[in-house]
Amino acid sequence: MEEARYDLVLRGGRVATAAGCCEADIAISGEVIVALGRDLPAGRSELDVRGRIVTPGGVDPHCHIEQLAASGLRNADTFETATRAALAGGTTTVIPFAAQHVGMSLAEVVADYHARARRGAMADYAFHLILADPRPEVLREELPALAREGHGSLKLFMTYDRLRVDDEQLLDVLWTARGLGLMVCVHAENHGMIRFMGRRLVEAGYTAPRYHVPSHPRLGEAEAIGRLAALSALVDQPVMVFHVSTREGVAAVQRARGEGVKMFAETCTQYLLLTSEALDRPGIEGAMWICSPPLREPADREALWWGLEIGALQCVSSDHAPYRMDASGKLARGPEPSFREIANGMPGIELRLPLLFDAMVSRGRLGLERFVELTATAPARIYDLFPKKGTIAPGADADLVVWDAQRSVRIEQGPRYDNAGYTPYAGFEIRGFPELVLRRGEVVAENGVVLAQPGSGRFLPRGGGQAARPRGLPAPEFDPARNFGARLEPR
Ligand code: DUC
Ligand code: ZN
Ligand code: ZN
Repeated sequence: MEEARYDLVLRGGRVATAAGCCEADIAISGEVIVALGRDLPAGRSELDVRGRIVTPGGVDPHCHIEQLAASGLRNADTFETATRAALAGGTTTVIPFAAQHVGMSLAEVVADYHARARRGAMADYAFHLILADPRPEVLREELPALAREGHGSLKLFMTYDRLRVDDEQLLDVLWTARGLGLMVCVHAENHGMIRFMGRRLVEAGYTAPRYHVPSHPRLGEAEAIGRLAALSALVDQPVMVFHVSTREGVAAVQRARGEGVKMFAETCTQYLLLTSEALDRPGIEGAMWICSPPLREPADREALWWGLEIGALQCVSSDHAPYRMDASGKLARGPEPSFREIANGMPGIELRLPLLFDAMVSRGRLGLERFVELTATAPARIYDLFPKKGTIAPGADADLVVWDAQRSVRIEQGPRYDNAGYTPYAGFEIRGFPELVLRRGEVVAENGVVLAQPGSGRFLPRGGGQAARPRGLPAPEFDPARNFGARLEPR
């Protein structure tokens, strides 16, 4: 009898990568893919996946897990519940946040999130470090040390009273990130416009959830993206615009990219599939769809799809930010809060991949290769997880999703793995669902039943990915002549 050469062989699936699809066997030894091809030698175990599509495990590059908000509320999910949900839906790698608030030590914040993830995570993970207080010692001492420990990206906010940085602080962070080779992700909305609109809407009695939408003016997104582009260009530092929601936002990104600004951008499942109509429910129910930026209009949804089509936007994240519809979450400020008092965010980590598989593959929008690129390969490349994550190739971690492309599922308002207590997608009928999910060669979910153990997820140290300086160049000094084109004269 033929001696088994591999630990596991997935036999005869339609293997999908961002570069193309082919019928092939996938051989795994230990945690890693070691061969791809036809009629590969036997494995100690074999899975017959003929007639199935096999994609890389999803990489969710923007999700909030067990995160403490400036309001004092913590997300409804722990690392255990959120990553169990992620695995059930085919996402094997997540990048949540380690969120600093004003006055906190960034190093202590990161240590706290590390401890939480070590305890609960079932998917592999990295962190974006939220800088709400980029004071000199944070930038000079804490951030370089954390970069050396493998933290390759940051998030900054241009809005929210207790999180936002002003333009000068933003430049200080961009400049520091440039020296360290880090990616800087940004929540780009105009703070003044949001405060102005929010205050006046409430004063005039417009307090229902649906008024959250005009309180974040669409112009405010384009303005902030344009300003961010100028700041990024001044110091030549790559940026990632998080959660683009409007047609004007897509245009602002596309304009900046056309002008040579090193700008990346993502959108999220909800902006591609839902619109502001969802908030038009009676009473407080619309709070379930309050997220920031808000859901927009059908024309925005189309513009976002077009932005993906032409490459203006490179990834689709979940922006999973779960709060329950009770006093622990959305209704923490009372049973009938104004829209300004309702926590921003909705769950999405579990259904991101199935919803997008349905839209892109089953319904044919953009197709299978782009589905893989937008949900796994591009996020892995941008955030320095590639080729370990985000693709199917010899040497890559054996993170795989075997899809039953024919399975029809009606999404119900029933229990899910995440702890939000509701889904914004109830009533959606989708075709295609993960049948098997493998993380580093181990079957961690089978037909929606999650088998992984809490704490089995691993931290993924990384550099700045597509933001990193070419290796070997020294960190830039502040040199007004070289960096900023100033003519230097004797004083
Ligand atoms: N920004 C996010 O990225 N997620 C949830 C809410 C927010 O403002
Ligand atoms: Zn944000
Ligand atoms: Zn977010």
